[in-house]
Amino acid sequence: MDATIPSNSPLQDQAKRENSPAGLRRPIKGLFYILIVSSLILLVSIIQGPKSVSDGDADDHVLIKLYSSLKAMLPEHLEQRVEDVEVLDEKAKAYPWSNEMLSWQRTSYHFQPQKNWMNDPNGPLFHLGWYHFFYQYGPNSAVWGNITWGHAVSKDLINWFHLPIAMVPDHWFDSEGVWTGSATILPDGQIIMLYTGGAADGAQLQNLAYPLNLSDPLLLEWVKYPGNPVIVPPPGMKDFRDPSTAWLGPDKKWRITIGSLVNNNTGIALVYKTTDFKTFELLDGLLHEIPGTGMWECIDFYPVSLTTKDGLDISAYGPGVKHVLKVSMAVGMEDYYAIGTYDPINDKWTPDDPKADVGIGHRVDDGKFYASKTFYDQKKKRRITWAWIPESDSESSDLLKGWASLQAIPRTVVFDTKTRTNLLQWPVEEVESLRSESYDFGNLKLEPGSVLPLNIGSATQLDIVATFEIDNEALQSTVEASVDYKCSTSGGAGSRGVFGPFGILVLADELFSELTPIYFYISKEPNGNAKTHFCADQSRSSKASDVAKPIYGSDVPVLHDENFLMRILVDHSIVESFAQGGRRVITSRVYPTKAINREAKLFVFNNATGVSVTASVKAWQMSCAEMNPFPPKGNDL
Ligand code: DQQ
Repeated sequence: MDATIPSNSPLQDQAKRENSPAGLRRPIKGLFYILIVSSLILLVSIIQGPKSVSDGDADDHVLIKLYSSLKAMLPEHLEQRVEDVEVLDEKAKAYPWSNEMLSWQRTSYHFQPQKNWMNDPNGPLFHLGWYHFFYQYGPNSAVWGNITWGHAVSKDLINWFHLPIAMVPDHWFDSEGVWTGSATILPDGQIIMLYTGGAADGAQLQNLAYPLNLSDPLLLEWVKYPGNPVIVPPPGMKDFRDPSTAWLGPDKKWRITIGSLVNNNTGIALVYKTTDFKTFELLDGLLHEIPGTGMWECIDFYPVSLTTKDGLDISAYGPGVKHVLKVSMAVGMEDYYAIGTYDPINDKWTPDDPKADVGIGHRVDDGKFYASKTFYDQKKKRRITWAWIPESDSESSDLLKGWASLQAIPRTVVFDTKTRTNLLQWPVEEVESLRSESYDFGNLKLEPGSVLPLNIGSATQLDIVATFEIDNEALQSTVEASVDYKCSTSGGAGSRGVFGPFGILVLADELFSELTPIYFYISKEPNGNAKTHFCADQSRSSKASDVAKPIYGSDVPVLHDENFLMRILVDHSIVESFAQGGRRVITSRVYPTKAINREAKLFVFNNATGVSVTASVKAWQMSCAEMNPFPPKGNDL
């Protein structure tokens, strides 16, 4: 069998598309020397002009070829998605990374194993006082392979104990890898783990595992059901993986969904019913399908409340409940979700807005973020999502570092009762326990074209909350021509309009030789309505050429009575940016060479040409989370 390799495989094409827009251009009058020097540098970049993809040498042609062939494979409505795909040129000349630079990239409060490769989150659950986190782990190298289930436990989702590997590829039904799976907690407390096994002949098989001893709070030992596999692929189906958490239907039978691909390019969600998790019945219809979206990986299907902020357990159903379908699209490695209605009699899900269906509408995160999986936290009555954050550097750098990939800070997920069209994602409150020294910068008046340093010392581990106000009258009365603004193609933070960009510069050195702007940009629609975009511009984030430097983002609803709000978590090489309380999120991987350690600074800026902005910024230094092997020294829990 020649099933496709899961999308985390390094064998999949990744190439780099570089944007080098001019930088921030006009410092505020009277600002001190930093700003004068910076403006000189920026002037040079203006003179040089933006570098286009075709400026380069032969390698660039390879890039363009890769990109066009990927695009040619897709139907029209998905072409836009490919526009946004980050492209890393593996052939770019390797940057001479120093040990200091590489060791700086390792995070301080994001979950990662002690070394080697990690990808998808698997089977998160809460049991006897502990949060359990399993993950796709490559134990031998910083490159995907020989996939096992890593395991860690935490009391608060932030500080972790690493436990022994939970499952290894040691049976015929998973000899090529213990791939992604999900946990279901049954009403009597039993824990069911369903996962995909890669078999030696290439088949993708669904298997059952369970804890040997449910009374062990650490769930150290896992048993693979001897009758595995419990589900084999339907005839002719090659790609068939990542069983979801099970939900209970009105007929008292459990259902799971599994992603696949038919007719070459139609992504589908199959549904199976079971009562004992050992025998399963494939239903005739599909939960959902969309032609042209390619393989659906890691499907997540869960209820959200339309009325409360509480999360809902997996089988909740009834008035005031909608269902979210989340799909990880193997093409482009992007997670999409849509909100809709689930019909439990026919096991069909219909999106509220077909124009915002999965793969077309909302990304879960506009940046680097894949294979996300939620679980219901019965301790705090909330739904939490995890996600794999891959690297954006080269494989050779990963081998030098000895590790690859992070997990996003777990985020609560709720329905946005204001817009009623999207979810809100927000870092779990426990991350705030790491906040230490805080800095308040209130009422900063930013004239058009200004940059202000925020003196907080080293700016590599931060939690930042910023509010921006602009003159509403000017916004209503001024005509602007930037109707087609799009973060990824509109020139980044260096490209100025009447109403933007304005925001925060993270991981910037004093001379702005490296900087990562996180910003809002307001454009006007032909009907005069304002449209706000939330973007993260990595185009000048690093002097190294062997890292991807995309500009991410999308438009975000800003309601009539709202200011422009952002929260940013900076943790060395990861920047997670949340707009408007989590209506949009962008995760960036950033690899500066200069703006590291004490050279990494924080700034606030307004690069709009026609509007002043009033900003208030609060920033906290973040302490390191504890990530230790278990048991802790002295057994002190
Ligand atoms: N990763 C797993 C697969 C899944 C893919 C293998 C998604 O089960 O489809 O490591 O990243």
